[in-house]
Amino acid sequence: MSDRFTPTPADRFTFGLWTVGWRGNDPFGEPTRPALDPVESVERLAALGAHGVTFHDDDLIPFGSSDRERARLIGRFKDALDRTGMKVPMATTNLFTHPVFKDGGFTSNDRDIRRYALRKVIRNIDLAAELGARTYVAWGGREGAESGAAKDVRVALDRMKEAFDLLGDYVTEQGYDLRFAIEPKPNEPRGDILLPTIGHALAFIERLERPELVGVNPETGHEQMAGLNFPHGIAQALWAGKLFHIDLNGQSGIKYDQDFRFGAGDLRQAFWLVDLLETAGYQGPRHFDFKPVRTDGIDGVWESAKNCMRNYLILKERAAAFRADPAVQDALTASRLHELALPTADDGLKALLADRTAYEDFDVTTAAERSMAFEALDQLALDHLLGVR
Ligand code: XLS
Ligand code: MN
Ligand code: MN
Repeated sequence: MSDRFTPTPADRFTFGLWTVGWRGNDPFGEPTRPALDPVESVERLAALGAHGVTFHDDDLIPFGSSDRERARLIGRFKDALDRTGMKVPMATTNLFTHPVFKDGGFTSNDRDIRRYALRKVIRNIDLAAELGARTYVAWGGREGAESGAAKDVRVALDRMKEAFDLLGDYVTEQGYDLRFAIEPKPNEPRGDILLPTIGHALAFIERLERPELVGVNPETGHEQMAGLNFPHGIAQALWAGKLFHIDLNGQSGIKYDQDFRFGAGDLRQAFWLVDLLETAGYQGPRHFDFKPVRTDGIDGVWESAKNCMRNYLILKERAAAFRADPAVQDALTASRLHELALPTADDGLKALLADRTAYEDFDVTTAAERSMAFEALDQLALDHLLGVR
């Protein structure tokens, strides 16, 4: 049954092949579901109203495939894209599953492995460009350590910079219209991962030779695993002009990487996130990086994929209703949001220093008594989120 929360490709919802394709294997248990053919994933997601799919090289072409097998797999994948009209806006590299990457790819202490990792990335960048991808994600899940002396972090960051500088040279020389998006994560699978949060990644990017080619791909659960406010992190990435891509999912607090469907987990943060993306003019794909719970069969895979999109559209409607509510407009005024938008001293430093009302004659007691009225504003948001207004 379709209703107003049924997506169309214009909503730009995308899914990693590894999400619906996750077989339920975890550190304690074997797979609970059979493997999914990427072609079937493309067809099923297209039927649900998605815009496209994304993939790690190894999701599409199993590690170690011959060149001939690689060409065959790419050919039938392209046929499925043509048949369904599905797009590939992003691709990425698996630098974490094979044992060769046990100490990382770009920052492995082993130089041969670092060179191999770069070649593996470059090979898949060529395919990404051929398929029309505009974003290349780099999640360094194995770039990290469990112990102190095992990794010289400053030197490892030199190697990380070297990798992104080389990759920037490569896409520039090839003339590809492709930008990189670093995906931060605090831990898992390494005890501690380098570039653990949005803020670390943003600071790192500014040290690169071609910072304009590199942004971030933050994931809901990854920031929340560190106890951080995801919408605040996204706002800072937008402010820096660096939100190149986003991984949406659900997480309940500081735990393992839960990867629930979007809307599960911290619903209030999901509401403020959708409000932000929809009002800030974010133009990129709404990409879901979730894992259908391993208790469910294939029915639960498509049910949860559908509901990632459904929950986004419900929250989009709820957030728009919140913004359009006249009572909310009044509450925003009472909370002086319009005043935050005014520059603090556009009359200049000299005028500020000469302004006696700013300091000498300023009535701090009266100012301190002015309520910010945030409680009423927040309850209006909750009423809208809960659908009672
Ligand atoms: C794992 C990451 C991973 C990246 C892509 O935690 O979310 O799936 O998104 O390599
Ligand atoms: Mn995750
Ligand atoms: Mn992710």
